[in-house]
Amino acid sequence: MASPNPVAVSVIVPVHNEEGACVQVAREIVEAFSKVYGTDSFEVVFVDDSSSDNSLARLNAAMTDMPQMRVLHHAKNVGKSGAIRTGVLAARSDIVVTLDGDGQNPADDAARMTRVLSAAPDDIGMVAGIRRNRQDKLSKKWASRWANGIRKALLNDGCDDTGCGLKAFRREVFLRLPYFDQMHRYLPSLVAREGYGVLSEPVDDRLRTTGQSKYTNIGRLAVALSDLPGVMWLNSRYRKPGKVTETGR
Ligand SMILES: Nc1nc2c(ncn2[C@@H]2O[C@H](COP(=O)(O)OP(=O)(O)O)[C@@H](O)[C@H]2O)c(=O)[nH]1
Ligand SMILES: [Mg+2]
Repeated sequence: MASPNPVAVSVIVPVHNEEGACVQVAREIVEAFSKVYGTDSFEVVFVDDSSSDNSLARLNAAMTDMPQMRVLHHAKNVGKSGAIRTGVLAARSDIVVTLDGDGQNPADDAARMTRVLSAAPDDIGMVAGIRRNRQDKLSKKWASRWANGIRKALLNDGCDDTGCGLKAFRREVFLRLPYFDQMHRYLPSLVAREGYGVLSEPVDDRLRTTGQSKYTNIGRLAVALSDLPGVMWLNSRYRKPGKVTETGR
């Protein structure tokens, strides 16, 4: 799927039933990244995860006036992590940033995070967005605070908000990580497991103005916590070879 033409950055947007928001999200990304990189140095890869609404048709139509757009489509719904992985596999840049397709993440924040990552040393694998003004209902904020607190205490991943859709990372680092459904909540820990550093970047959060959240508080908490022992096991099974050197001829 990936073509060899280089771009400075690949923006990846997982979409599931976001017909009301996804085209506006595309326009905002194109505007924000054009300001930073110029109009033809980035790509925006939408991954429609088998939406049952008109998201795919709207994205396809929007490609006409946004040449930076690419639209991938899953024949079956596999969830947000699988959609992100499809986008990363197809990405043409080593600098990749994700944001949600519902309009809650500002594209300017995504562009800034890619600059932070590009300027960081090679051993920084990821920049995690931390929402500073969450617009969610109190019950969701509480559920999220609990889940983040438990995860952070048990994994010691130093991240206060793994649920934020804004994440910038090196493609090569992401592709080393073990893939499993819902892995997007564990990216800081999985990146650290590979020996890479993770930076945090404060970002804004906006209200969802169209469509519906795909998760319930209980469902999100249950999945997040049931995966936790698995991630702890993965971390306990990692053996680091230290610096790898090759003998010269
Ligand atoms: N590809 C894909 N994306 C999903 C799925 N569920 C949620 N998303 C996307 O993930 C992002 C965040 O989901 P959302 O429902 O807004 O979660 P919330 O902001 O935590 O309530 C949005 O862009 C969704 O379209 C899914 O099953 N597949
Ligand atoms: Mg959302």
